[in-house]
Amino acid sequence: MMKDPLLQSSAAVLPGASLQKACKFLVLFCALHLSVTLVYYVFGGETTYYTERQHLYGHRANSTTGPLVSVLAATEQSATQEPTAPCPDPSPLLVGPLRIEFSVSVDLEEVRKTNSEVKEGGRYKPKDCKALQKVALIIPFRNRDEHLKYWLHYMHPILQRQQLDYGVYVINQDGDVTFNRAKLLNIGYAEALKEYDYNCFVFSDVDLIPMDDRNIYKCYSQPRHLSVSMDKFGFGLPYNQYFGGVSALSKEQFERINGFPNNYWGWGGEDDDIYNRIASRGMSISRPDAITGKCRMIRHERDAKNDPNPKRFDLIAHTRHTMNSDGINSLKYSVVKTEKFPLYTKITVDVGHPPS
Ligand SMILES: [Mn+2]
Repeated sequence: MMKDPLLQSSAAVLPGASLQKACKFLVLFCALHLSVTLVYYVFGGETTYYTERQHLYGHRANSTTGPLVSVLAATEQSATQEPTAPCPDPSPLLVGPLRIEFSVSVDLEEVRKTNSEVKEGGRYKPKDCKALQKVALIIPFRNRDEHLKYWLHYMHPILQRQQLDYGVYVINQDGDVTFNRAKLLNIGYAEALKEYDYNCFVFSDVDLIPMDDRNIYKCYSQPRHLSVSMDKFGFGLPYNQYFGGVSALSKEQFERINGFPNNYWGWGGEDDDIYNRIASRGMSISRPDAITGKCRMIRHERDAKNDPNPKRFDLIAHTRHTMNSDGINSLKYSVVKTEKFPLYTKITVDVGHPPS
């Protein structure tokens, strides 16, 4: 029998029996070490992966990832319970600058499919964390279905990445009397509150899309102006007090200014009136920076029955005197029809008519 030269030489140092013992011990030790490492690798690695995934993508581990992971998921929250952990601020899902264009037409059925988490009426809330705010998006509307498609196509993914608990309300002015944007916004506020305990209201024109998802559609400690850097105005403000386009007010801020004016019929002035209301209550305007606040407006002709309001300058001059009696406390309208579509709630309303 051939003998290993190495074994032979060590045998010269160690007697045969003790060598065998030492080898056995070494093998056992190695096996133990290997199995402990393996256990840590498999289970330790899996749980780390799970929490990372939960944070980054807001997904829950499913039952196929192993028994230990399932137990961890089950103890964290049951499927029927609302998540209690607040969503991280800022949302880790944000991607920053976005390409926004209006050349290709939008198929709403496609938008519905790609936003399968959005519930009927355009409602959504994050599954794995408690949204920081409950936001009603209010869109004053009439005959702008093409623009609304773009809005839904771009906004639903953005709002979900912003991890908001939100609902989309399109307030459609019935008939063909002169358009009343601010009154429609008041109606949106009142109608949304009937449906859910919203604490923030984002008022958005139907033709404005943010070009950066870090421009969060939520409320701040001061009333927020979001459309600060519009392509239409060369990516700047047309004037410092400009509050048109997209704005956000918390329920408290909205109540503090008695909502918006109801008596601005036709184009213009109502946004300046809102600015005056905010300033007269000692609040200031919060804004994102000019980069984050970039947004695109869909180019369009002026709508019929929305001519510039000739009374607007006179009205703006008296906001401080009129705002206490004209606003959410004097709002009168009637709902003609409420429709729940997969991506939005459409409320058609009779706003009355301008004084003759
Ligand atoms: Mn426009």
